Amino acid sequence: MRIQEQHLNDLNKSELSRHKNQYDFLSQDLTNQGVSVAEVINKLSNFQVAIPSWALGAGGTRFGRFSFAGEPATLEQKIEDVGIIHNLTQTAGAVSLHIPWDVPQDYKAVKELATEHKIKFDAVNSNTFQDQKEVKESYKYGSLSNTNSSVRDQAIAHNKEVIEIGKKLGANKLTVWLADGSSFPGQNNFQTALTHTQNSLISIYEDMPAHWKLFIEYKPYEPNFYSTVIQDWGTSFMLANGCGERAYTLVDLGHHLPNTNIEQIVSVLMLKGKLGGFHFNDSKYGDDDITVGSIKPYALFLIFNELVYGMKNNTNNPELSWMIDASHNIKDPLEDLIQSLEAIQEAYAKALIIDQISLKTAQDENDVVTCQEILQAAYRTDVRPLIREARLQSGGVLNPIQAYRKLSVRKNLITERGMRTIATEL
Ligand code: PSV
Ligand code: MN
Repeated sequence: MRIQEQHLNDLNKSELSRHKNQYDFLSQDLTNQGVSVAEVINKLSNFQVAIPSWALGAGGTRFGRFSFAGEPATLEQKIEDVGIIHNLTQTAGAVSLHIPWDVPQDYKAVKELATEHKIKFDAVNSNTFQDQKEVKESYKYGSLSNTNSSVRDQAIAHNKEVIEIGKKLGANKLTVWLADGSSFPGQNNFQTALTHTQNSLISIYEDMPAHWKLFIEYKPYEPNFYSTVIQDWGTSFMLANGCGERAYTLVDLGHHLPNTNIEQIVSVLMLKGKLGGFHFNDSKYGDDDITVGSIKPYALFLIFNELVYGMKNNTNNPELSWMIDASHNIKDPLEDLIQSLEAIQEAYAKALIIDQISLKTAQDENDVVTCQEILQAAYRTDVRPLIREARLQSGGVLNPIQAYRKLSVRKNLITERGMRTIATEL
């Protein structure tokens, strides 16, 4: 389905005067407080988040999966879906592909389609957590950490193949998430598993073109429930350092034990120049992979506070790769992704209007009350008019969810693709 520019303009027309009133009021207020509204709008417009190719269909749990009608069945259709989200929000200008689920049949055609939708190829993701058809070795007992060198070699070769595919698409990052670990005490020798993992990652790293980056995810548990080889940010950081300059830690918000202070992790990694990428989602209990900002919006804001600080002050940290990594079990995946994008933009905008100078003074004077007042003043500001204005200036719609519904996008996708298509997912 292609959304016509005229449709977007028509939708905006009916909302425009209300938006203008709200925007003028907020922008005047922020200007009086010394905020450069134009700069904030500019930063919001430039902020692009990659959509994971595995999140465009219905997700599932180990108990079941309830398909969503009109799901994209091919890579081309996935790119079209990202195109729809990007068209409406102007915030989703990239897609993150998972191999072997998304191997292009015709590279030229896929690249052309992505360009048509103004979509770039962000990090490519390898998959050594499932056994693919016709492979010799099984990942049942791990991949890059496996005790058996043939299994490790196969997993390394797969990652190298993913790099080759990424190269052909113009991507320049590889994300590795391992399911490796152990289910029972005594099953693994921790030191052997970590050493194998480091050596395997070095072999992959050395195969990357000179301008590529390697992102290493960590996760404390699942699918292994006793230990995971890359359990936390410290382990990922250590492995990244062991690989070299262009290897970085990737923070996935859901990959922490309850109540972990994620903003502090973000801050330390940026100080060391080793934060490479980000997977946004939200959770109540574990790696719940639900809509960004749906459970802990204040924590997300505090994380963005550190990101904004780091992007300004830690010039040794490279430009970050922003991605969503969520699963949509009951909501329309495209609507869910739009909600996530809005929550990300909102947290970013709120962090951008924090009075950093007064905060620094209050911190230096140990004025704890003022520190909290400053953070919460920004958090309590309704910044949505800024986000709408950024979208409007970039050619998007003022209200993407409403537009999605008014344009009957899902109905159109069902007509085009049918009720029973199934997308690859996690
Ligand atoms: C599994 O936990 C996971 O959600 C990781 O976060 C990866 O990034 C993603 O799957 C894709 O492999
Ligand atoms: Mn992830």
